[in-house]
Amino acid sequence: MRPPVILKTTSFFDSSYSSPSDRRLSTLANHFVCAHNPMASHDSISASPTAAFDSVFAQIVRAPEDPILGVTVAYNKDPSPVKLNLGVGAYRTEEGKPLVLNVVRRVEQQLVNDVSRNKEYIPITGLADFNKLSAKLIFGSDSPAVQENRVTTVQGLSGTGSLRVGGEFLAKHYHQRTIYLPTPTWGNHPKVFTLAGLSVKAYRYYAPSTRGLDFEGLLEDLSSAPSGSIVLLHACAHNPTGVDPTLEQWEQIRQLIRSKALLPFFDSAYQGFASGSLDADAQPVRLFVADGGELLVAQSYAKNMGLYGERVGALSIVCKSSDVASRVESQLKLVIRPMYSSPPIHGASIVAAILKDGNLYNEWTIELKAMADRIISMRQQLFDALVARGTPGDWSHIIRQIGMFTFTGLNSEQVSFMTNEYHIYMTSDGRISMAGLSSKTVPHLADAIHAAVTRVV
Ligand code: PLA
Repeated sequence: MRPPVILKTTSFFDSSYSSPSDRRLSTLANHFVCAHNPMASHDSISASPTAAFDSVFAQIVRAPEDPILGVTVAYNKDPSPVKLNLGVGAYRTEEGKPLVLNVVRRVEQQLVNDVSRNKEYIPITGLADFNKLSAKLIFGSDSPAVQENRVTTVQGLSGTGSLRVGGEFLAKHYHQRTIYLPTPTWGNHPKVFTLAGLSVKAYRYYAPSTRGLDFEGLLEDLSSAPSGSIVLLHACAHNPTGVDPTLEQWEQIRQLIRSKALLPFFDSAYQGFASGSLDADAQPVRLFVADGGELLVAQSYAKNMGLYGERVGALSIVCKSSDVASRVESQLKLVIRPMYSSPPIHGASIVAAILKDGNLYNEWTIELKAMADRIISMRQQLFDALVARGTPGDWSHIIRQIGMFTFTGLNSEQVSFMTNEYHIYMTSDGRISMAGLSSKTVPHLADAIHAAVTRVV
């Protein structure tokens, strides 16, 4: 027989999370338990752990699935053999399989075989080699800011964790607590920065009418942002729109940001994935570093090294002097230590080994370019397939947009239709991950888009 559990039926979750009807249910449950248990009082009673409303968490309201990762949850439940997951931005091969880069497999093998390696805690700020090499990757190997030790880099839990640490550091130590995000932006940005303690505002970015950049709107909104405000910029391959400013436009954005003393915070989740070149994709960031001003960058190795689940990333803060940079780093440690103490060793060791060896680095760039090229070829194939079907509308944005995603312009009803009728899974804003597509699945997607735009208005 299982021992009885002691529980309190008035949960502290009552007041903050439950609706009045939930609370009525709780009171009813309490009466029910008490009526059937002569030993029970209204405050402390014993009961079987099996009844659902016996739980101290009984009042908790079910949260909705994540708008991006929840798409994979729904996809996994679908038994259809033709189902296609174009929700999360995760690279797939032509065979529709996840890809571990050859260079990553080889380095991992070397790490496993090296018996001199151990599993000790690494420093709060992560692996020193990894940090130095990550800074060089984004700022350039000859970056004066790196050479002058004006950059502090800490290892982070992929892009998300690096954004979060940067956000909390700013909320604690920077004089302006408002961060401006582009509309639209990656759905997790507002949550990450709000929970970090910043207040989130929006600037115009995307023009649905042209399916391109709303450059005038962007300049207007940043011009009227209070001096000192933080501005989140997607370094390349803007998610979800696939629309990036040209280098000339970046230069204008830079001048405006510097003239208003705004603080740029770059999110670099796709370096190398947009153009296939690590250096070309880092140009916007390097433009800002070259003027000697300060900025933050969060880097992710999820996409460009295929290390999604290893959670490898970095946060760099470029400062005006090495003295400031070292004081900034001392405070970053105080943000990290109570959050997760220190970062994991494995993924960062893989990245450091690849970045420090010329041959491995070259091998990586070749594999990275192959991934970027396959995505670019999927854009052309999808565009051609829609043109061949005579699908109504202008689909040239599919080949104009860049990076992992196409922002199709399909509305949420059309997306639901494609999921229900064609088992194609994507986010409700009409974003599709081009990296999840293959030559074999393009016709199925094109059929679905054609049916959606002709049958669902
Ligand atoms: N920043 C942007 C702009 C992103 O698109 C993503 C991932 C991240 C940061 C975080 O990535 P990381 O923490 O894994 O390094 N966006 C994905 C996945 C690919 C996701 O939503 O978590 C997406 O499908 O949008």
